[in-house]
Amino acid sequence: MAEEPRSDCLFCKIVAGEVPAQVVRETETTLAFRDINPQAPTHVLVIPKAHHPDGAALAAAAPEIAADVLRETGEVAAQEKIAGSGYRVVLNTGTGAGQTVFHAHAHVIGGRGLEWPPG
Ligand code: DGP
Repeated sequence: MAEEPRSDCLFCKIVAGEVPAQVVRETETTLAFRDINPQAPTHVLVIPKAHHPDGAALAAAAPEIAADVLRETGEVAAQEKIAGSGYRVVLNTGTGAGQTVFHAHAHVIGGRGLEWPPG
């Protein structure tokens, strides 16, 4: 079940317009905006507007919105013209994996060569 917006959640504040962000796409259920600390020429975050702590929790509680987020990563890649050259979609899950904001978000990263495995 979707949780209520959290007053202590940075991305809930971006959804509410209380914290500014460079929005590149918006749908009824999702928001896509540029990462404040880009790791590549294109680095966009796609989030559900509703608060869920991470991607797995989102998929379990609201699979249709998880699908919206995933679909939007592709739309962002097309809009940013990185779909042809290849791009990466990342869901850091848990502090050990580098998750720092506990509102589900998919990183869309591209515009340069990407190594595998990631660091
Ligand atoms: P993660 O480490 O996977 O939880 O990713 C969180 C990302 O959020 C990180 O790449 C930096 C980004 N970020 C943190 N604060 C802000 C902010 O205030 N605005 C924007 N646009 N991005 C932010």
